[in-house]
Amino acid sequence: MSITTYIGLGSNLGDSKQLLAEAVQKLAVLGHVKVSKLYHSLPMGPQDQPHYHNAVAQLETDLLPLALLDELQKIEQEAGRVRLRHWGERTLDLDLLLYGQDEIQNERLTVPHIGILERDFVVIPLLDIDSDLQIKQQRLKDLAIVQQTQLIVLADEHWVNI
Ligand code: PH2
Ligand code: MG
Ligand code: MG
Repeated sequence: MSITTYIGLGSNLGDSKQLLAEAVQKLAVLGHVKVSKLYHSLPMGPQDQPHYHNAVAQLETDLLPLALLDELQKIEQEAGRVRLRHWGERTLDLDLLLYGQDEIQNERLTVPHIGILERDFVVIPLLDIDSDLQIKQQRLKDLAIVQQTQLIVLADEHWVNI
């Protein structure tokens, strides 16, 4: 039985659009994928770093959470993942945001992802894919950050060939 999972994608080093598109194509090997629009977002954390490209992918997969995390980390490494500092610049970041309705807490993984409801670069792309999505009984479309967002749409849902 496959589970509906959501993965946050971010990059602010290298050819970010290309890196994110390749990551989505690799996710598509793991199961059926739907992707959000592609966004330009202001950095959260240190301000002396480049702007980000962000998107979210929905993945229907049979993989268990830690097996999926292994795959995500492999894709990050294949993209030549560089991470210079906490909340700082990186070539490719893949975050497991949601794994069905599960709540997961262990040394490697916290799901739903920490801060998911506070980050417009996560919430807005999630709503592209499922406009009725709820997390812990909170309807995402009712969140104040949905109105206040400073995200810029760089491309519609067709920015990657899958
Ligand atoms: N990721 C971070 C830190 N700051 N800012 C934006 N706009 N987008 C991100 O994906 C992001 C960030 C660490 O993962
Ligand atoms: Mg992240
Ligand atoms: Mg991460």
